[in-house]
Amino acid sequence: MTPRMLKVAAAQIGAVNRDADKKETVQRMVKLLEEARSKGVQLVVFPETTFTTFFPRFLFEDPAELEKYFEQGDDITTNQDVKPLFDLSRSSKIDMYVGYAERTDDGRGFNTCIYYSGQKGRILSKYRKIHLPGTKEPFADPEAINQLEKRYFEPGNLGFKAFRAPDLIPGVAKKGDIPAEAKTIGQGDPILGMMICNDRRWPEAWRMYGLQGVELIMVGYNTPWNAKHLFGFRKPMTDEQAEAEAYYHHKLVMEANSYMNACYSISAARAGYDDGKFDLISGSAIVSPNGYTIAQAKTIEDELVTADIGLDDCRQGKETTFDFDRHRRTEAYSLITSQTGVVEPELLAAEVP
Ligand code: CDT
Repeated sequence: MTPRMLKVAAAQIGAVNRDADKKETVQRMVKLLEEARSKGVQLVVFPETTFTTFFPRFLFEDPAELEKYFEQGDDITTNQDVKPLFDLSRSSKIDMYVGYAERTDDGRGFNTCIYYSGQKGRILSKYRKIHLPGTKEPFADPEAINQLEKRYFEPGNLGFKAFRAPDLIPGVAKKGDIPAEAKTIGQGDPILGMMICNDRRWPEAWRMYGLQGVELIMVGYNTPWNAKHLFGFRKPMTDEQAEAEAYYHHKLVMEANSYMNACYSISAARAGYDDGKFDLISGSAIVSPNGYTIAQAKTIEDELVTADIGLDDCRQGKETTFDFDRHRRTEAYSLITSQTGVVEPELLAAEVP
């Protein structure tokens, strides 16, 4: 059997200011894609809303100003400003995950990412962010960092749909090569899944992909570290502690969920200080199915983080500890889909017999 090896990369993008020229930002992405090509990378993951600053931190009163941050249309790959990226992906035959703010043909707003197959020269899959964090209305405190995703986007309506990426690995099994009744774990074209930023903190999202045999999850993100209104105030923290905690939680969820679903993950940050002051963690990383970070960004700037991964390494977990077929107990999990918020047990009486 062909060993299912891939060279992959997270393409971290540093600061992008509010008034940045989209064409220049796309040129930074092109430069990283060229570096990926020179290193023989087959799949590159770019961050969430990569083409612009992370605009949901601002309240826009003027719809025309807001619209500058959205890509127009259901298929953005021929939009003038961003086309050079897709052209290079196609000519280099490098596949890409790219996040952007989507304004659909019928005027709806989503926080979206696409998987563009450089091999096939077209969009293979689209995902729209399901777990939108933050608020609809800005915080009363004028000093607060807002995250108005619930104002600008609808929750994603495409579900968590895993897909196979054709031609990324030559020589793998295809339909008909294996008897229909045989188990195909660890064979065929790679099984991929996409999430966006806050989704990575939700085990339900990972398990939805885990149940489709996912081998590699891709996540782009914009994570502020000094955003006390968003993360809460219960424990007083220094700036250094707040920053360390944001990095810790990012690494924790990427490693734990990769392990619990026996899959690789690639996370790509929009990092640095937008407009010289709005902080975003870096920490772009590639994590193994055993939950180890095997490559990690060293800067808060534009940076390509690469690793060689063997998808067959997913089999160990999928066939043992996390063999869902043998070990999951769905009869005990009904609350997960029947209830949204927390319902606590009643308070105890003063004297418990
Ligand atoms: N972009 C995005 O989803 N950011 C959020 C910030 C935290 S909101 C509490 C994240 O999960 O990283």
